[in-house]
Amino acid sequence: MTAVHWKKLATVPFSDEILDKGFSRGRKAAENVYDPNKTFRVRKQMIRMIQSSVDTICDQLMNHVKNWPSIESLELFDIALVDAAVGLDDYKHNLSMLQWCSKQISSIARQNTEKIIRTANIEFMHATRREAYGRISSIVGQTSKSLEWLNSARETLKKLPSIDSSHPCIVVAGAPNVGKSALISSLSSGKPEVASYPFTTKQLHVGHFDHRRLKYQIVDTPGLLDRPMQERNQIEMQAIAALEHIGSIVLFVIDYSEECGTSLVEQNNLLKEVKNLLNKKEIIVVETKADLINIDKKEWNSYKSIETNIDSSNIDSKSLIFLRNNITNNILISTKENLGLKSIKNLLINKIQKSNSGKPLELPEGWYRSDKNF
Ligand SMILES: Nc1nc2c(ncn2[C@@H]2O[C@H](COP(=O)(O)OP(=O)(O)O)[C@@H](O)[C@H]2O)c(=O)[nH]1
Ligand SMILES: [Mg+2]
Repeated sequence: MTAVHWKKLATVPFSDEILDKGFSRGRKAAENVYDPNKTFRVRKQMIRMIQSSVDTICDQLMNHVKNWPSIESLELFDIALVDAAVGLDDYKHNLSMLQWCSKQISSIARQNTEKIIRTANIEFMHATRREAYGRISSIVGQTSKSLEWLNSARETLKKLPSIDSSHPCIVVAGAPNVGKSALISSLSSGKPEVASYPFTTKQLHVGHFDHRRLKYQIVDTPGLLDRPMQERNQIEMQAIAALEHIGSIVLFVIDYSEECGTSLVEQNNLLKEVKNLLNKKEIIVVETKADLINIDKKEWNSYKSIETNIDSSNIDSKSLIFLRNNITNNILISTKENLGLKSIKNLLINKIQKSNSGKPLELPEGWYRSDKNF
């Protein structure tokens, strides 16, 4: 399954715009009718007016129904986001209203066209066409609330992160301000996409890097995996549970300097909770902002030179070398000083490759030219 491109959803027109377009097509279709016999001509004109306007209206409505993904086709993570953002029931109801409308007006078109075919009375033909237009307007009018709902839902959905579940996804967790976004930016090959979750006003980042034709996505979790779990409501728990389905691995970020404002004790409690919640996922713990803690200069410099010489084109155990915190033994990194980033990326690739082995997307080590822009 690929990512849902919420940003690609087209603007939803108002009901009167849909009607105007439909009726104007109907008018044009009638203008193109030529028949010397007045009865035949009017009959054809009235039928064309009804049919082309209904076809145009149905096309407009059904295009939206087709372009909006059906809930059944979505990943659990996306379902949880849609539910929290706009409500699943409303999502389904309002899209089905468009389908209902389309069916109703097609049936009006059929009924009134038959009446026109059966009569030779020109006045009655006109009246039947007018009656059809009146009923069509009323039915389309009944969808106006749904169209408005869809338009505002589109604005909300456009901001949701889109994750492609056919590629690996690294879920980044940790307390606020520990440096998650900075790390996502540093690991990403381009500028991370800015998105938002329905659970928080904080923006989140979705970045990615490529290795051997696989896109490794990195997604932030503000509002989800950044504060004590007892503060969670049901919908947030649902989204967290769904993270298990998209996440290949969890990168838990700790700010050992405590500059983030959350104590180490609290950060470690959060880590325990995340481990409990996502117990099927492998969790890699990294301590960032290494530049802010006391590290022996010699040790730092010698690690830096080792890291610079790592060959990322062939990731094996030799390329997985880290500077570690002497006290906690956790991996140290610094986005500010570009320390440990290459190694952590290699570690992520290595772990994901291992967990993916046997899956068709995985490609054997060394089958392909080395990645120059790693
Ligand atoms: N000194 C230092 N500051 C950092 C580092 N990484 C992030 N920061 C700073 O920490 C603050 C919070 O970072 P941010 O990435 O927004 O944290 P998030 O809330 O976890 O996404 C920002 O002011 C960053 O500049 C680092 O490696 N070293
Ligand atoms: Mg952030």
